[in-house]
Amino acid sequence: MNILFAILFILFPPEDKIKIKDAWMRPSSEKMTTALYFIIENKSEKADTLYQVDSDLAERVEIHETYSEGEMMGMRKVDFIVIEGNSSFELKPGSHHIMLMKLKKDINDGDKGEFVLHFKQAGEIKITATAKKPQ
Ligand SMILES: [Cu+2]
Repeated sequence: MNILFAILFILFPPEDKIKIKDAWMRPSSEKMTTALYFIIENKSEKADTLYQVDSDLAERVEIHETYSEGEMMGMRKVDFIVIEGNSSFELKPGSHHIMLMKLKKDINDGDKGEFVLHFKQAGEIKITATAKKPQ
């Protein structure tokens, strides 16, 4: 039976359940802060959870959400983002984002940065984001 599964696995490798699209970040300067945005597509039936992001670009990387309290807008750290099955979740300005704190170098328009996203189900996913000014 196991051999059969192994053969099936080779013939039909499992499709990527999580796809990351349109990764971009704001240009910024060394020692400052910036934000990373992308769209997470979950093609699985099951929900998945993004709980950590790693980057060599910044000393600290946090998952943030934006909230409003009366007329005040602020942002705060969250521990994770849940992406329901067969749905997508967009990190975007004024909403959830990945906060890059204490940048180790300048990020100029057009620069590329690599990130590792950690998901509970899908595991590690490497992405490349391009720096561009928000439209
Ligand atoms: Cu933030």
